[in-house]
Formats: sequence, C-alpha cells, structure tokens
Amino acid sequence: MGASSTCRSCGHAGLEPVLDLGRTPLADRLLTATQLAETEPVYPLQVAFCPHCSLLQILETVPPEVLFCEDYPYYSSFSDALLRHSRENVLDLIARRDLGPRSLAVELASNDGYLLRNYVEAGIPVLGIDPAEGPAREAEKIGVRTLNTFFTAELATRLAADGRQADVIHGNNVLAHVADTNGFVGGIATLLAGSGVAVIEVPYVKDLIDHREFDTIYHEHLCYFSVTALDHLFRRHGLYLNEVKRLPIHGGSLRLYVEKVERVGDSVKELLALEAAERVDRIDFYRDFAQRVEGLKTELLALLRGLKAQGRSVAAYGAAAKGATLVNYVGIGTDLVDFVVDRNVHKQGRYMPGQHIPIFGPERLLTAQPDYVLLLAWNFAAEIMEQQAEYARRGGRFVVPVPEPKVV
Ligand code: DWN
Repeated sequence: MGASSTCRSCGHAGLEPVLDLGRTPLADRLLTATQLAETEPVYPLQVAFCPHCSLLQILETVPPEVLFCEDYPYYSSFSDALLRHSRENVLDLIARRDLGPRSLAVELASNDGYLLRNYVEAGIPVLGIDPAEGPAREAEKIGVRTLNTFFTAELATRLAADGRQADVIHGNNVLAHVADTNGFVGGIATLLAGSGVAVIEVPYVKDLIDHREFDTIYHEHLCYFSVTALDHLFRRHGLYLNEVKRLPIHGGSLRLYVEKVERVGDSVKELLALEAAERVDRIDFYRDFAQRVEGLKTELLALLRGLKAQGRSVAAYGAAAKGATLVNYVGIGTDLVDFVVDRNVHKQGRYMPGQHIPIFGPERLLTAQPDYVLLLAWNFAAEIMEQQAEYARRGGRFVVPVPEPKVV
C-alpha cells in the first residue's frame, strides 16, 4: 500500500514532517529461530502532521493482512490491569445504558474476548469482530461469538441489512490501526442504533508528545489522535463526540463516547479549549518532538552502557510492540540486554524484531537473576514490579525508560 502524501482523515495534501524513525521491522512480527537467518522486511516509519484537521499520522500503510491476521501475537488477557479496566468500563455501561438480554454489544478488534466476556456473563448478547485468527479462536472458546474478519463499511451494511443494530459499539486501540479511517467510522455510523453509543479508546497524542512516548509509534498505529482531530473525523460521518475521559492506561489514553445525537458535554469543550490553548492543533506543538526523542535515546543508551561498564547484567520485561520500536530506534541489542521476558506464551521462544533479542517466560528472571530489568512494557510498570516482588527482594532493580530513563 506504500506511502501516502494526503491526510488519512481529511484528504488534504501538505502534511508537515515531525519525526523520522527510519526503516524499521514490523513491531509485532516476532521471529522464529529459523527466520533469524532470513532478510527481515523493513518499512519507513515517518510521522507527519496535517495542518488542516490537526491529525498526527504515519505516511506508510503496511497491508492490514500483513499486520493483523496470521500469527498476530497480541492477546489482551495477559494483563490483569487491562482486564480490570475493561470490566469496569462494561459494568458502567450496562448500568448507564440500562442494557439487557434484548440489547446488542459489539466490539471492533475484540481480540481474545477480554472485554465482551463481561457482557456474556451478564446475559447480554454480543458480537466480536477481529481479523486475528489466534485471539478470535480463544474468544470463541469462552463463549464470545466472533467474526474472524476486518470491520469495514461493507460488513456494517451487511450486518445492518440482517437487522443487527448495536446499542453499544466498543473500539479499543483499533481506530488508530485502520487503513481506511473514514470507511471504519462510516461503518460505525451504519451499525450503531439511533440511541446507541460508540465507546472508543485511543492513545492521546498530547500525552505521547508531553511524555516522549515515541515507542507508541509503529506501523500498526497509523493515526495519533487529539480531541480536535477526532471531532472533525466523527462530525464528517454524522456522529458526535459528546463525552471524553482521560485515562492513565497505555501512557495516557482517551475514552470517547460517540452518539448520533449532538449533545456535546463540558468534558469535550474543556479538552478542545486546552488543545487550542496549548496549540495541539498546530504544528508548533510538535516541532521539537524529534529533538526531545533523540535526547531520550542518548540518556537511555548512556544509562545502559554505564551499567554494562560496571559489569552489571541487564534483561528486559515485555516483548511489546512498543518495545520493538524502542530497542530498534535506540539501538539496544544483545550487547546491552541479554533477553526479554513476557507472560504471553505465544511470544515465548521467539525473538524481538530487528535486534533479535530472545524472549522467554518471566520465570527466567529468577533463574538468571539479572542485576537490572529494563521495563519495555513501562505502561504496566506498577503491575509488573508488584508481580516481580521476589526478583526485587533478591536485589533486582528496574529501569523505566519513558518519559525519563531512571533506575527504580
Ligand atoms: O495498540 C496496541 C496496544 C494496545 O497493544 C496494539 N497495536 C499492540 C499492543 O501494543 P504493545 O504490545 O506495545 O502493548 P502492551 O499491552 O503494552 O504490551 C505489554 C506486553 O507485556 C505484552 O506482550 C504482555 C506483556 N505483559 C507481561 O508479560 N506481563 C504485560 C503484563 C501486564 C504482565 O504482567
């Protein structure tokens, strides 16, 4: 699909460059031992800003079938914090929207059923839609009916023609991932009941820039949303962003409540005003981001090299997609980090893209007892450090790389 020179949302040309992370491997394409000898596909990873609708985006579009279908290794249920977060969201909506056995809850990118399982438990009909074969299979196993395909405007039309109208549509960490942003949002408008609500979570671009979270940038993430850019996008499809919550998850996210009736609440007006005041809707806000990211790279490299110079051993936690961006951009290989650990059994036995650092189960931290553990999954630092209390009790220390590389 290649590089686009026009905005993914408004279609205007004149995108302004913000950051170039070079040609990088695909963040979730974890390698088998056999693949280590093969040439690894790499793609440009350039970030640009649309001065017309304020959307930050990457220029390259890697075919979705390459990114999300076969062998997609991300399973949402390997994070207890994410499961709790999702359950609270569902229980809140069941109460707020008075949902029951005659309702329909749909999730776009429903993964392994981590969220919809809470509706099933409450006796509320669900439909999951996810192109990733492995996670979709796991969802079916726990009674979450899942269509193993991509959500498109065409699929929405077919479902609506079958009389399916959703009272709730969830879309967590998917709106930024779709190659056809307008088709996807148009599909939501088609499938959503007149009195329904779409509840969508995306990483918040303001937190990404303020906290130097450059590792959230990889080829699965095509767009980086502000409330300003989202408001433009939804209104284009007869949808209204009526309420928004800022959430700490994933380094700072937005939960959006989108409906077909316009009743814009203070939460939205306040964030639009904040973004105007801080010029989040202008290129100025992004101008020094590349330089600040370069600074983080220098600081983190110096910290890790310092530890190695003292003869310390370092491992890492979280074979995360963001971890792939970080180790490849900063240049962290097995010269600095001996191995990575991850609870996700589908990732264990594989190797990190590009730097080819081996991935094991977390028990390896107690058998190898490295002096330091770099938290690539820094967005779950509290949960991981609590989980690894025994490693810490035996003298292990943690390195948190973002927003300020530091030892804790
Ligand atoms: O948008 C996306 C986000 C939501 O999730 C996807 N495109 C892909 C994925 O990105 P990621 O891989 O950077 O996400 P996480 O959720 O930050 O990854 C954390 C990794 O750490 C996972 O591989 C699971 C692992 N983990 C673990 O081993 N033990 C996580 C926790 C909390 C743990 O206790």
